[in-house]
This record gives sequence, C-alpha cells and structure tokens, in this order.
Amino acid sequence: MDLEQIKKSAINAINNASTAQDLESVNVKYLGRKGVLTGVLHSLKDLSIEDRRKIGSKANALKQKLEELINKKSNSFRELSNKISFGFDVTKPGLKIFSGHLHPLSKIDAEVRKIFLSMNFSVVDGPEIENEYYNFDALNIPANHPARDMWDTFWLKSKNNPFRQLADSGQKSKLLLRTHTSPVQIRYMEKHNPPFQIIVPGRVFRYEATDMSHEFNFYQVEGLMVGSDVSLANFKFVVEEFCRKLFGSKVQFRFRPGYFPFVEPGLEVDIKLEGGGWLEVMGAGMVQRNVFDAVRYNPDEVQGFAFGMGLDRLAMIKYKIPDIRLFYNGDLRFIRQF
Ligand code: FA5
Repeated sequence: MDLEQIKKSAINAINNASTAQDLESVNVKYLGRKGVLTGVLHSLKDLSIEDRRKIGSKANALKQKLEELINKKSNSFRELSNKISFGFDVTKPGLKIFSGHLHPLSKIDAEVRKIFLSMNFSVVDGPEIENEYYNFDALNIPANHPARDMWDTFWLKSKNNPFRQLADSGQKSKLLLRTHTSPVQIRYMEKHNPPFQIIVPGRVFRYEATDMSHEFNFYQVEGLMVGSDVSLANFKFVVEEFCRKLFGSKVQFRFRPGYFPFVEPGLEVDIKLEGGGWLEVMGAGMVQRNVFDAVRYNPDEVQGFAFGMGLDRLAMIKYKIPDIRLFYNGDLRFIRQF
C-alpha cells in the first residue's frame, strides 16, 4: 500500500469510527506496533538514502496527522461521555418544585358543598349582577324602607349598560351588585315547587369600609328549605349538624334574635371554637309570608327556613385567620400555607 492509499483509508476509518472502541481499533490498525504505517516506517531502513528521505518525511508527517485526528476525535468522544454521565451534578441540592395551592376560600367552599350535599341539599347558582326587585323588593324590602340601609349597595348605571336588558326583560328595576345571596331564593322559588332544600354559594358586594371582619367583596352561602312542615327546629338541627361536620363536636352556638325583613322570626347565629371568641356567622329565620306571596306560593300551605352564612367568616374560624383582608390581598406567602 502506498502512503496516499494509507492516508485515504486511515482518514476514512477515523471519520467512520462511531465509538471510542472503533477509534482505538483504527489507532491499532495504522499506528500500533504492528500497524500499517508503523510497518512503512520500519521498512525505511531498507531503502536508499534518497527514498528514505522522501518517503520518511511523508510517512512521519502522515503519522503526525493521523495522531492529531485520532486525538481530536477521542477528545470529542470524552466530552460527550462526560456530558452524558456527569452532565448534572448529583450532589447538587435539588430545585424545589412549587405545586399549586387551593385558596382557603375555595377549600372551605368545597367542604361546605360536600356537607350540604350529604344532607340532601342541592347546589344552586345565581347572577352577581342583580336588579332591585330580586335583591330587595321581592324580599319584602320595598323602596324607601329603612331596612335597605342594612345593605350598603353598589348601584350600577343602567344607561348604556350591557346588562340593561336583564332588568328590562324582567321587572323594570335598577341594576346593582347583589348585596347578599338571598335574591336567589326568589329566582329559585319562581321556577320550582316545594318541597326542596338548596344552598347557594356565591360572591356578594357591599359598599362599606373594610376592617378585620368586613370586606366589600365577600362570599355567602344561602340556604333555603321549604315544605309543608318545615320548622325552626329543623333549621337548628341542620345548622348544628353542618357546623359539627365542619368544625368538630366541640363547636358552641349562640342563637340570638335578629331582624331581616324576609324572615319572621329572624335570628343571628354566632359560633365559637375552643380558645376562640364568638363570631357572627349567619342570619336566618322562617321565611316571611310576603316572600311566599311574591313567588305565588300559598303562605298558609308552605313553610320554610332560610339562612345566609358568611363563607369568609367560616374560613376564618376553621383556619384561625385573624383578618378577613388576608384572603384578598394576593400575598402568596399566605396562600402557600394551605
Ligand atoms: C344577610 O346578608 C342576609 N341575607 C342573611 C339571611 C339570609 C338572613 C336568609 C335571613 C335569611 P347579613 O348582612 O347579616 O345578612 O350577612 C350574613 C352573614 O354574612 C353575616 O352573618 C356575616 O357572617 C357575613 N357578612 C356580612 N357582612 C360581611 C362583610 N362585610 N364581610 C364579610 N362577611 C360579612
């Protein structure tokens, strides 16, 4: 084989070597002790001085070149294998993976729904943008009634308001952000006949100053049970059973008389857990006759109880949260604790 042929086939073999072992075989084949090029170099001594000079320098140059190429390729194999086996430092502390957290209000909402479903209540929804009729009039709170002051209201301008049709299609009345979930009582009763038992979890809005236990946007869960023989005793059982399921058997209750135009008698319920203070969590009572009149039920034939709980307040008690505003300020350090 002449030097040109050796060069060609050796370079070819180096290029085609796809593993370190392949490359080592090429190295042995051409540059090893019994290698092709080594053989040429050994045979130089048998040549004339002139040929020795001519072929010798070429053969040495080729040897150098092949060594370089083999070294280069060998280094690239080494780098690759380093990358594969040591590409990441197994001793380095891992990166913490942040998983999502449910907001405490979402958690309590899910729990409240589950408990009421287990007591055979259905979950019902209603609009956050309401009109005056459902939020007030039908609930026995006519215009100019002083009880309207109990709910500081965000009124919406009706002119050019995309929701105007909602008011126009039903009762002609002003639009507002619902101040409680009670309007859904009316909406539901208009379309269904008793007996039934429902809850209505949802967002409500009040035009009022905030403090530790008051927000201008918060959540309520309305409850309504209507039938021919529903009494305040049923209400007491349902509420106590619900609170025991949510807070455990140690929860204490305080039922106080309260005034709401849409119930008669009306009451307010405070609860307290061991070590905590009393916190008002709901308004309630027996549905007022005028409300049944408004939905064309016969008040002499049906009776019912209704309640409206502050969902935020329940979450505050359950998770021992001192300030309602923490739910809404978007501080992730707070959310990540749940
Ligand atoms: C009402 O909203 C009545 N609709 C409840 C009701 C329903 C009574 C059915 C009778 C029959 P009240 O304004 O008291 O009532 O609110 C009910 C509950 O919502 C309160 O007990 C309290 O837990 C919670 N709440 C009231 N205002 C706020 C506020 N600004 N921030 C957070 N929670 C509030």
